[in-house]
Formats: sequence, structure tokens, C-alpha cells
Amino acid sequence: MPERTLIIIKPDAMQRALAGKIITRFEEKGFQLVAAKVMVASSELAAKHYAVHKDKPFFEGLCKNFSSSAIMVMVWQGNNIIELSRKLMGATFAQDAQPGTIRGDYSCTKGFNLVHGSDSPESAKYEISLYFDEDEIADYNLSNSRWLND
Ligand code: DAT
Ligand code: MG
Repeated sequence: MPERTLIIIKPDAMQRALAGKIITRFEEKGFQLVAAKVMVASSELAAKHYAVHKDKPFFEGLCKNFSSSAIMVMVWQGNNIIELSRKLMGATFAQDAQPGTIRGDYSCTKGFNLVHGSDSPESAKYEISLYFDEDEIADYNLSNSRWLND
């Protein structure tokens, strides 16, 4: 089975109507979207999502921002997607991210960095389980291409 990761279009990107452009970047890279929903995260869910940062000074502000308005939560799959999707997103602080990356192309701020992506197979498994049941993740059957040939 291809590797899976959790990608979130965060409130700043949703407010700026960048969801379509961000999804396109993942599609063009060759990844497959296998689950998606729009929701507003509760502060409890935000705290679980960012639990690894709970002792950091920026934790409270991070969770407040994350739960402030709608986000789009997605599971994407593809070869080596965890590492490659983080390259596609760019450096954590958008002001440092290289042009050509999502953060580098669409944000000039530090903390409003538009997207979240899991950073390891363990965090991907944990983060996917926070948002999706296994039966909500589609079997993306690439051989099912009748629509191309009918
Ligand atoms: P990433 O989102 O690249 O995985 P991270 O997991 O280290 O980065 O941090 C989670 C988020 O917290 C990040 O997207 C932006 C914010 N953040 C990280 N370090 C910060 C800092 N020193 N000051 C303020 N916000 C920070
Ligand atoms: Mg992280």
C-alpha cells in the first residue's frame, strides 16, 4: 500500500481561498486524494493535533489559530509522500520557505504558513486517526479508468 499522510489546509489558507491552488499542487505532484472534509476544529482537537508542542511557548496561540475557523483536512497517498509533501510545502516559517514551495509562493509571514503535513509515519498514523475512521478513506483504484476509454 502507498504511504499515507495527513495534510491540512489551515484557517489562513481557507480564508484566503487558496484551497484549490494547494490541492492542485498535490495533484500535480502525482499524489492521490483519498479522504477530505471541511470542519472547524475544537480547541480540544487542536490540542491533540499539536500535542507534541504542548510545552512550547507558542502552543496556546497555535491552537487558538488552528481552531479559529474552517480547515480542510485531507488524507493523501503516494510513494514517500511524508518526506516529499514536506518538501512541497516548504520550510516551517513561510518567510524562509523557498519560492516554488507552497509556503514560499503564497505566504510572506512567519507563523501563517497555510498548510500542515505529518512529519513521520508515526505522526501520520496518529493524526489520520484524529480525523478519520479507516472506512472513510477511499480505495483509490488507479486501474479503474473506464471514464478515459468509454
Ligand atoms: P511544521 O508545521 O513545519 O511541521 P512544527 O511542527 O515545528 O512545524 O510547528 C507546528 C506549527 O507551529 C508551525 O506550522 C508553525 C508554528 N510554530 C513552530 N515553531 C514556532 C515558533 N518558534 N514560534 C511560533 N510558531 C511556531
Ligand atoms: Mg509539525
